[in-house]
Amino acid sequence: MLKKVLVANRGEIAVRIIRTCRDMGITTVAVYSEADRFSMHARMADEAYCIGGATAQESYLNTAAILEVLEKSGADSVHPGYGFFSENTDFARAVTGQGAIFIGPPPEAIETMGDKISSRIAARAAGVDGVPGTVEPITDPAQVIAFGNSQGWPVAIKAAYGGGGRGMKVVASPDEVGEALESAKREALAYFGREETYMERYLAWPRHIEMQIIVDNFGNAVWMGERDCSCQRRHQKLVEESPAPDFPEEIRQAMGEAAVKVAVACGYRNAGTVEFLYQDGEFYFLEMNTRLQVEHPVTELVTGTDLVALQLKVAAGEPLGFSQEDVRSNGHAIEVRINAEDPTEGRFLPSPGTLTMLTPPGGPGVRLDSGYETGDTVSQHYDNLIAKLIVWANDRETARTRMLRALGETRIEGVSTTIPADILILSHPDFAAAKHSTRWVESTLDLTQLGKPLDRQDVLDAASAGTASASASKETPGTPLQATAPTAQLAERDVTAEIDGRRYRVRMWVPTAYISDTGGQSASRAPSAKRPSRRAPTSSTSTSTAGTGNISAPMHGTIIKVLVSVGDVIESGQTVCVLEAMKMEHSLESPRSGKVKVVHVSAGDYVAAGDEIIVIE
Ligand code: MV4
Repeated sequence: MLKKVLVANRGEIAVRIIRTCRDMGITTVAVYSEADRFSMHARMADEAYCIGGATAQESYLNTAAILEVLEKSGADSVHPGYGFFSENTDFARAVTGQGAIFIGPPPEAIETMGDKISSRIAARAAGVDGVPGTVEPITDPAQVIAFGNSQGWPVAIKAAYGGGGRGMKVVASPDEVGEALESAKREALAYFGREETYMERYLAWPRHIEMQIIVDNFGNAVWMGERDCSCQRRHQKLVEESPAPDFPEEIRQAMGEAAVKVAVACGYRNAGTVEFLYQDGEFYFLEMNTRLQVEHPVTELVTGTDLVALQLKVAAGEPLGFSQEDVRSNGHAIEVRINAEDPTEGRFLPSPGTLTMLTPPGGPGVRLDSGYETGDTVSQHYDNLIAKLIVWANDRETARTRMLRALGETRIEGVSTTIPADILILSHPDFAAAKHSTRWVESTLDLTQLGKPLDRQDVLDAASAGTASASASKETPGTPLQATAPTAQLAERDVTAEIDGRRYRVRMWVPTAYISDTGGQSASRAPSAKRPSRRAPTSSTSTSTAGTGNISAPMHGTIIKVLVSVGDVIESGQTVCVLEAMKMEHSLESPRSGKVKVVHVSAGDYVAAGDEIIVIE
């Protein structure tokens, strides 16, 4: 077995890996940036070494510094976690070149699955089909039109060397093809440096279902059940669960076998995930993730395994110790991500800061994988995932209500969190009925209501049901969920209420923030003057100064791409540049059509909130 593992990551996943190592009696070595000197993962590990400045480039992506720690510490292996170096073959090869074990797949498998074309070809060679379409680059709009006319509309045009949904254009009819193809190529070039595109039949309401696999060095490859990750917003997963609801057993079997075939065909070892789109009883290969995934705990809870322990075992050259027939799924698990983001009005703006309080939930079937404790700081330099909350119960509905209970117990103060959005999703009838798909969050769910003042009945309900204490806002008096937290100022009021035509005198305790200055007995809407000042009411992707048409930065961050130049004629809604803030990318869209007059920024520039970026004539 491995004796000493270097964990080349930070936050919750580093803590997660350290915990399993400790369970197994393996010594751990943490690496940390200057910003993470006092962080939880550095505190928890047996040894910890500083690897450089605050930015990821200077620290967690600093190969030389990490390899030096590998040497200095005498660790025999490296776990990359997810993100950072987890799918970087240069790093993996450097680790093995130094005589240590890279806890992950062979670099050749990472390379095969690294782009859409080669992974689609590899999957097809293994007998597993993607969505019907092509793999050859599109050279003429007529090819798309011919494909749409024979296979049906809409057609999805995708970046051949892309991923994560970028550069995908959906065309509903032949007359949209020319423009969409040009725009897809432009985006593909800007994002991925290659403009090749290919096409697929567009699935209108698919679910994202992924299969966990693990392979040892003795030819034992097993699938460990699926995860339904259909709840996503702008390709960021919000909620994941296993088993996938309303998913027939024979399809599960077929998908599991397909995932194993893909893994075996590319010479895979260790843990991996094969992603599929599922619609109308059919599933299609999408891509393979050659790393441990954020949402792996839901699989652990239903299969009763520790996937990190299995990763360490396989990496050490030991057999898995079980085969396909031994894998059982029991009950239902759901995970939600708790990010330091302010979801008010659906904007999800980064909210770094110090956690003045983090009180975890507890009780039966509840697991919190956190990278932070009270007093720790969520830095603007990294991914803003604070913690993952995972619950288990015998059945989906019990797990769902248990998740709402656990979210209600979770108290995080000092930063805003996505907990109100998580509650909105988990309590929605469509989610309860498992009617959601990959488009549900963005097309059906109304996230814009988040953080708005409640009406009187809502305050009453929240106060009596006690469901709204999962407060998460910096803006203490502004959000209703915060308002009923135990720390809020409450005032006693007698009101008259009519329920089903019957009149009641009700005594209620109302957050003072919702009481008007006149002190009347009504819990009126919060006067706008009492609400904290906010940034201009723009969405996180589209920002403009009405009338002028100029585009300014909605938050501070770094410009990573500029997609337009002076003189370009652009349309309303067209993406003009991409801003990165706290490891999240935000596409800034033009508020109107016009001609680009001035471009103030280029890739690499730092911008402050409100800085003018582009002027449109
Ligand atoms: C699709 C699709 C519908 N039809 N392909 C987006 C991410 C990228 N990896 C694949 N994506 C999609 N491809 C066809 N032919 C719908 C999506 C999609 C999606 C997929 C998985 C999870 C969330 C999604 C959200 C929007 C669109």
